[in-house]
Amino acid sequence: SEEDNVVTLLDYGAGNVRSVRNAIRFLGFDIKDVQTPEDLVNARRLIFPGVGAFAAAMDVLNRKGMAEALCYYIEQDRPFLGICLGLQLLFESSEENGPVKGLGLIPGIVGRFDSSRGFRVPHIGWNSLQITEGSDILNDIGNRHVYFVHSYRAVPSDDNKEWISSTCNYGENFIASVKRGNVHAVQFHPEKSGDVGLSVLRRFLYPKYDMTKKPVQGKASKLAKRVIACLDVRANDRGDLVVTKGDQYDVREHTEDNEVRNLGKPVDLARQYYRDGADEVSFLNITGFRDFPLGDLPMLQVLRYTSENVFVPLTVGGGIRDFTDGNGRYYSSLEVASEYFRSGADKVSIGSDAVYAAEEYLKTGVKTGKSSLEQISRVYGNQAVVVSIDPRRVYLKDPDNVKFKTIPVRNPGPNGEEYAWYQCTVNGGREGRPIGAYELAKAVEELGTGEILLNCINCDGQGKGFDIDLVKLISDAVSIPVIASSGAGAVEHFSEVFNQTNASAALAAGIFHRKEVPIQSVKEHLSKAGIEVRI
Ligand code: 1PR
Repeated sequence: SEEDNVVTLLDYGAGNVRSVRNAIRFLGFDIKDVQTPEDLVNARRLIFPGVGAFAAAMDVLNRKGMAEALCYYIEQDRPFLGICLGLQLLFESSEENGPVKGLGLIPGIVGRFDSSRGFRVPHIGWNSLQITEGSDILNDIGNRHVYFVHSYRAVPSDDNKEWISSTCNYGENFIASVKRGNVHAVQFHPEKSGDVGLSVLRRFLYPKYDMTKKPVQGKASKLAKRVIACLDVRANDRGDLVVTKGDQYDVREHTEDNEVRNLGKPVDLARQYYRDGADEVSFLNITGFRDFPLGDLPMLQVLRYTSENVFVPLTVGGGIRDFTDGNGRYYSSLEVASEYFRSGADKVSIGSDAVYAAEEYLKTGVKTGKSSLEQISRVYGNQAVVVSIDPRRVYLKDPDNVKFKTIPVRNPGPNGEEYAWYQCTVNGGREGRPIGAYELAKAVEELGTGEILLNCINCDGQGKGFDIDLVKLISDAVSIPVIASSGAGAVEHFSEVFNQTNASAALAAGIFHRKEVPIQSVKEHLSKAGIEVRI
């Protein structure tokens, strides 16, 4: 019947549910949105992608009468798949801004990961599962990695053990999935876990899919180091949106016409990198600081198209800040970010505005709650907010000469200087600010940032390797994940940065665009070097 191909989706309008929708459509299903509790009770199969904060989600469910309908639906053992917060809400309560009462279907309390154990929180990235019981929807996973992004988790206990179908290890064992009859929920994001994730959704949607296949027992591993492909995007002089690439942030060809270097089309390249095994794709709208991004609809369109068939996390940056347009209409940074999330971004990356926010915070010592970092992380969670740092090395003879954190450098400066500090810049490196990368990183962590994208203007486009001194400095200074960026020129640079620093991910642009080093070779090299990666 017509209903055979319909998935009912419970979306209460917080965050990026576009990817789940895209994945469901990609697998050949239509979507019916829950409007009333009756829609929910009458669903044939229900997917509940929880996004945002626990309390906000419970609040909406209670207010709309959905909580009761959801419990009824699940108690009837009807086909259900909860994702991320959609798993956590099934438990009794959560400590997230709480305690806050949950649906109470599964015994246990959802608590925060303990970062004092030396594990970075949020838990962001690809991890493998210990599959404890043949859960049919996990049949294709085996030892392959799936994508997690969360700060809270439920842990196994005697009371909930009959629910658990897999666990994952991140400093401790936590519940990665639950199953009872037709009811499933997963802490990871199948819609962001590439082919493996799509197979989880496929097995939920088509319960009789390839019954001959025997489940492979997964085993726990370490969080994989991520390899990220970055696309610097801007309009060229003809007005076309192109992927460009700078040389120490200079993106113009040194020819008579001085054109913006053009390395391809954003949507096509993103798709290519997804197929090649990129663990994430980042888009940086590098002229966003001067063009208002909501006026820049092509960028939103790029995200929408990309998310139709790229099933790994997408980050977008450039121009995220409060803004008043030519007609005097005011947009908060939160509105700007919301538009990006709605268009398919999982994280937003903030550059210039984060520098101003950190300067202000360090000056006053007061968290106003009004900075873009605070506003966006409050609504979408810390994991959705990345700060992009664009520092430039400043060499020093005497480390006590500046009030910023200085470090001894492995390669002395042009006049034999043995020390340096890293000066933050705004507006695409055009303006240096009175704050160091170290001070910025610590301040933005306090303001709610979930991850740092650490560039280095000196190394950008040089292909001589990451700035190990800088990456080490920053990744040791904060307890959120740090993405090393700028300078990758060979596969060895990736193992170097992972062996010598605490970076969680490494990002590259030029070598992928110029097809000098395929992503797959980077992964193979890392794997041979004994570094955990998603293959
Ligand atoms: O300040 O919030 O509007 O954000 C602007 C964003 O645009 C920032 O994230 C900033 O890093 C980026 N950006 C601005 N100007 C440039 C430029 O190149 N002229 N791109 C720029 C920064 C750096 C990396 C690059 C790596 C790896 N690009 O993204 O991809 O350095 O390159 P490589 O592997 O080729 O060495 P706001």
